[in-house]
Amino acid sequence: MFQHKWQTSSLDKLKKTRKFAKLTVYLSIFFVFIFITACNQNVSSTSNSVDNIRIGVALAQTSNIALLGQESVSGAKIAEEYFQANHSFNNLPIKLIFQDTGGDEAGAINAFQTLIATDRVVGIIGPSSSQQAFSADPVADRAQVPVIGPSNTAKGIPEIGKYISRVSAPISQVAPTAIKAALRLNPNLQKVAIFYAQNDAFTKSETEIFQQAVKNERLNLITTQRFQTTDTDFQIQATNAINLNPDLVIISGLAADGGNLIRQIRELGYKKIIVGGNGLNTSNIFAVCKALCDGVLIAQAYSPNYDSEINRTFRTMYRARYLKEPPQFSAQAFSAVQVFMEALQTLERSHKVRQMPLPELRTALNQQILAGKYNTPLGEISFTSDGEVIQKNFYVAQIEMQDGERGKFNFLAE
Ligand code: 1QQ
Repeated sequence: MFQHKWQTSSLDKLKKTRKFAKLTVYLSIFFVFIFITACNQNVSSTSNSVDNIRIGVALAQTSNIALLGQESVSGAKIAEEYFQANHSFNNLPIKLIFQDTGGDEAGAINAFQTLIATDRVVGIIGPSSSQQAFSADPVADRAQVPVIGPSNTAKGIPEIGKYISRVSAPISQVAPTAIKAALRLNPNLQKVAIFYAQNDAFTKSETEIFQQAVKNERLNLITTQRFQTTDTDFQIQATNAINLNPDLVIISGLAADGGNLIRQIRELGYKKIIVGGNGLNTSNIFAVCKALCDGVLIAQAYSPNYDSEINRTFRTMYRARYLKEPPQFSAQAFSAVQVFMEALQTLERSHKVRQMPLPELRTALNQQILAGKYNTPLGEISFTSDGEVIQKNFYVAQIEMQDGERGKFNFLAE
């Protein structure tokens, strides 16, 4: 009995021990599995490679800058559609991630930070304005993320850092062509009135270029009138200038203020030539100055008539979607996407891009961007080692209003 009891209890013990051993084995397998999985995750998070290649697009979709920023968004969307349909790009799936920057520096910095840290993009197209770029670009540069400026034309943008380049030609190369066009329309013009917004990095940069070009052409700068991009009433500045009887008015502002200034100068009776800067370079000003936009000259870094296969395709796609000619801001944003796409493709030929650790990929991509030549709707472009765009063709267009609402940009013969 006793023995039997012992036997049963030792048998129980044995069973229990076996159970325990089994459980230990199961648990060990389980923990080893967890450990391996965790290690794997660790490996991929330390190597930081990305399965999905994402390019950030940080542009002004809202605020006063959106009058220009939306045109860039349209161009980037056409590019996305074009490259997704193009079979030679199928081997490397690439997605664009859009972030609205709004119109100020804080919005641009926020959008950049989200794209860099959360979306883990390989590079960024943006922001819309130079004013924003001087704040947001250093954030990307410090994070070693390549940025291509699609519409930043002020002096000093590529010099922000090694990771900053632009496809938007500097205003120093674009603006003077509009003054030459004004001189062709009126070779006798002498007296020039300059207007500029003093609260924006781009408008301040552009007016310096215009003022230098006026000097170079030996014209007479009779007055310089200042305003803010937020102003809507220009009676004082317009009257001051008109009283001096200028032959040419040159405006460096943004779209809403610039459009209002044109309207008020015309309403006060000024009948001679007006040159608008890049901030007025959108058909969105038609809603502001209406029929009074007629005749304004604006220099262009893009022409819809530029004869190349990529531009014909871009123009056809744009016209099918928006029922008008593609504007410069759209062509520049398309070109920025194209530069990223082609640079990534070239890189893929020598590396397996998706297996590269993200920091390494961003750096290699930046080097590849600067090394390449691109046949874009803007023409053939490349970059200096600093990231400044090298572009050949510039144009001047003159606004022709059909009625109070509808108008177009006519490209002038050189
Ligand atoms: C700049 C520009 C503006 C017109 C873009 C919105 O050229 O800020 O550089």
